[in-house]
Amino acid sequence: MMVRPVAVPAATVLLALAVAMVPGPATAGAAAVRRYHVTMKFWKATVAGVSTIAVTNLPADAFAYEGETVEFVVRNESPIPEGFAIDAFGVKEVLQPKETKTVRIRAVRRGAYTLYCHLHPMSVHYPGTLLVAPRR
Ligand SMILES: [Cu+2]
Repeated sequence: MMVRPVAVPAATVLLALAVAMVPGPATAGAAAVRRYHVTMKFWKATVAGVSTIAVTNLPADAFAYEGETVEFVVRNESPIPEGFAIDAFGVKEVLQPKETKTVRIRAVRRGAYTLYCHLHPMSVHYPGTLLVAPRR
């Protein structure tokens, strides 16, 4: 089989270059956005002798530099409603099973903040940490 060179319009090449040059979430800068795709995963567990489910957000933790915008795209794969809360930033969302919500926090302040489910005990829905570091 012969392979023939394919003529690609210049506009297509320029578009591809432009897309490649868009800064990713790891790019530093005052206006940078860090996006985390978080899935709430569950499994069967026994807590204090009681059969239940345990839930973990994957990834559980997140990182940003102060001043950045952090965006969590959270999907609930648990069979029951789950919560996504960060007290310091006034976040308190409830997600129904199979629901996805986007939580955006602009200009995060330095510190360590607990990401947790406000509907269930931390012994069955494990918390994580949003760590916001100073720039220098
Ligand atoms: Cu929960």
